[in-house]
Amino acid sequence: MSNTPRWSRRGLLAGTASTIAGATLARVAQAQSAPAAAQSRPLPPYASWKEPGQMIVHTATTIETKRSAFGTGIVTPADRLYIRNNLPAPDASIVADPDAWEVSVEGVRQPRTLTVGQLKGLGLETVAAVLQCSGNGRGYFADKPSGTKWTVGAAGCVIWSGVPVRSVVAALGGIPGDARFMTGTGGEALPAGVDPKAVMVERSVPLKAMEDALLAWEMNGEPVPLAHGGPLRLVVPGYSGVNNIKYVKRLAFGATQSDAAIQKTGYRMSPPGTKGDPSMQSVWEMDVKSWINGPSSEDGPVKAGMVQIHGVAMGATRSLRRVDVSLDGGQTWQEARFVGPDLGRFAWRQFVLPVRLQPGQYVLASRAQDTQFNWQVENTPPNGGGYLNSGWRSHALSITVA
Ligand SMILES: Nc1nc2c(c(=O)[nH]1)N[C@H]1C(S)=C(S)[C@@H](COP(=O)(O)O)O[C@H]1N2
Ligand SMILES: [Mo]
Repeated sequence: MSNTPRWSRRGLLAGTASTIAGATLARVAQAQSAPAAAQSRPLPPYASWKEPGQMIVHTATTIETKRSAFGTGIVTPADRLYIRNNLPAPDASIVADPDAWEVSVEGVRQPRTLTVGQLKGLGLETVAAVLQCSGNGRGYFADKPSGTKWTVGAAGCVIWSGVPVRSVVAALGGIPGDARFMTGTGGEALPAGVDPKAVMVERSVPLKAMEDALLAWEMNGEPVPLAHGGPLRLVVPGYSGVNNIKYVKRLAFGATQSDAAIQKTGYRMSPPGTKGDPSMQSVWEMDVKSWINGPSSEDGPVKAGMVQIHGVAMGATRSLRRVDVSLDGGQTWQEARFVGPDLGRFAWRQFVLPVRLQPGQYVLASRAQDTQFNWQVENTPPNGGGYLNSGWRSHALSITVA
């Protein structure tokens, strides 16, 4: 199995370099650079501030972080964080006066509309949390489910600041009755002429998720950028990307889940090749997962000698206990060391294993274990939407050492 990303021009070239002579090589390089260049689209205007060299632009609404761009710090810089929009991003005018943005809170004893300015008076909390698209890793499913072929880069570790949802609920008299779900609605303008329920971004999560949820106006110490849901975002730590509603305009508590398509049939764990329906598990909590980010031989072989094999590991909703690293595709394992501070159970941790490598081929794999002794799975069974892939085997990184 090859882990060379499709968009890697040098990866393509490396495979052929040893078999052809220098003169031919130049022509091959030229021929091969054309499709590779086509893969690398320009950043769309609303995301033009991202670092172009660190991103893979699949489309204007699906932009992935390169595997080599996570670095070894913990927090993913905003200008390298992935983007996934189900609808076109709203107009930038909505972030011109962030404090004026309004969210209506329903299903509480005193329902009302609050501005971000007012929310700022109700409470303050900061949480480090992994934001990961439900489809991250979809590109590694062997049955090739449709959808963006994300590899590892539809994820990041982000620091959010805002008001705890439970503080807002308390300020509005609490939740009466038998609410079981918390529903967030995105503030996008919906395209005309289509059933709003078919396109709106509205997700429900179990009420217990409220305990850790924030209405966030700050990301990594700055106002949440439009591309990431500013002026106000619902952050549900431990839950996959889609449940973290951007430009949230409504937060409702009730006995039933949203009847929007994205909740009813979308993001369900359906059998391979089929669509979801409400009887199937909704894509909510993420799983324990890890992957190796370096060293990579994408830009040429890794130099033989001492190397620091590093990557990221997440417990999703639980803290991590350990991470093991394999150099031989999972035949043998060694325990890695966590690097840097623990930013809490929703954050990811960087890990490292120092090793001396002789020239050759290596398949670098990692597997994490949470404090409940749950190991990251070897293979995630395929599902219709290609969701929640956390299998360590398919996430392995092949490298050449010379
Ligand atoms: N309002 C709104 N919220 C949204 C989305 C969207 O299209 N609209 N996309 C969801 C999905 S599928 C993901 S993976 C994350 C992506 O967050 P990011 O673009 O900040 O990385 O936002 C989620 N929240
Ligand atoms: Mo997503």
